[in-house]
Amino acid sequence: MVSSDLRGQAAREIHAVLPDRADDLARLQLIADGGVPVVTVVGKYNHGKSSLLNELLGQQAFAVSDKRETVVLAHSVQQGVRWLDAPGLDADVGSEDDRHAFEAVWLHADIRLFVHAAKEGELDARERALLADLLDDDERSARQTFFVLTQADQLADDEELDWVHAALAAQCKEVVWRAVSSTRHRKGQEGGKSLLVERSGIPALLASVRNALDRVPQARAHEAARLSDGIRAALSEHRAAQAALLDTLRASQQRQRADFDRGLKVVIGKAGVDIEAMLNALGTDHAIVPDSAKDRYASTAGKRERAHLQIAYSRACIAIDGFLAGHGIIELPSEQRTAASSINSVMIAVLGISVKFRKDLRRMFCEAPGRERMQRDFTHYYELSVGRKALSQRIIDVDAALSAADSALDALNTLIAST
Ligand SMILES: Nc1nc2c(ncn2[C@@H]2O[C@H](COP(=O)(O)OP(=O)(O)O)[C@@H](O)[C@H]2O)c(=O)[nH]1
Ligand SMILES: [Mg+2]
Repeated sequence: MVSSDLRGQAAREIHAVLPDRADDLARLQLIADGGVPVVTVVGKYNHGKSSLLNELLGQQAFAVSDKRETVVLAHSVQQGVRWLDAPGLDADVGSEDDRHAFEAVWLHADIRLFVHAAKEGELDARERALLADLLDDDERSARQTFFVLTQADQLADDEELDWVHAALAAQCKEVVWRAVSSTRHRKGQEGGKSLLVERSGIPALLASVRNALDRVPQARAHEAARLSDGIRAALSEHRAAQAALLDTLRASQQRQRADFDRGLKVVIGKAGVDIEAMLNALGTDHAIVPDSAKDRYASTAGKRERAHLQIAYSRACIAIDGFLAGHGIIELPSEQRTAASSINSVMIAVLGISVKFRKDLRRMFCEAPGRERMQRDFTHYYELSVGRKALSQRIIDVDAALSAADSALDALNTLIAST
């Protein structure tokens, strides 16, 4: 047995993944919680909604007034049915009243009484839109709406009532309107006049509502199945999209890395070949001969060679640096930076500023361990570059979204376990 708390938690998990389905989810949760059947009225102010409910209930449960009376969702539980008196519809759209009416009709109600005062004749635009939405929803959800023409006693005679029926039928021919008069019903009951009670239309309407109430369990089962199928389909679709995205991102992460590895190897290899050729062309090693004090301002063979080596080294560095920049490796990761911004380059961090001796150049560029170290160290900084880190974070996020979709699918089973 799944508790209401667990269902609430399950609903929140699904909602986190599918915020657009909040309304369907709330309704599904309500059905799963399995409260008593709910009947609500819906319609404009002063069209006799509260009076109608009172007559159906056989007691003055709701306030009746010529002014805007019902501003919150009033309810009365009678014989295992919850009756909701919703505020009128002609409040400003988006107002608090409106939200209550909306919740009553779309979230809480199993059965809805669409109320329209007979003397008004045709429906206005807002009523027509609501009527259309209700008919659609009845069809989809198996909830039931009764269309009630109230205050029928305010029409002069049956002929006028026929005119109203005709006008309404011209607006929407699918709808069967049930004319009622709460006032007649009240008078008939108080005066013990059964004919008046009968003619009020209230007993017939009540019988239909009772009939529909008996069918609420089946209707809810149908609605729950439809809602959960819809939510499951949306979750599966979302999950599939995340899985596909994850595959794409991982593939591009691997491809980028493979391109980088290959390209860097080529650049380092070429630098090695150039340096090797240059070193091989040199004769006697002058670089290792230290300069004496008297050579301070003289151009010695040693100095010239060291300058030569440094230039070759710089050329290799520039080639590598160009490659790194092309792959988004611009500077050191922030935690590694120093105050001297000029040396915050990955190039300098890996290779150092200068090389003076042949053996150092050879070790770095012409021997396998040196080249492998360079490859490894530059790759390390590559993975720390802004673009690469953003990509791996993206992958982590999408992976999390995928897990959330999986949990939401499990949560859906928890939510509907009792429906
Ligand atoms: N003549 C007549 N007046 C009614 C009837 N039902 C309600 N009224 C009156 O219409 C006004 C509004 O009724 P109410 O039930 O409060 O309407 P609501 O705003 O839609 O809830 C009140 O003055 C009621 O007395 C009816 O069947 N016949
Ligand atoms: Mg009212």
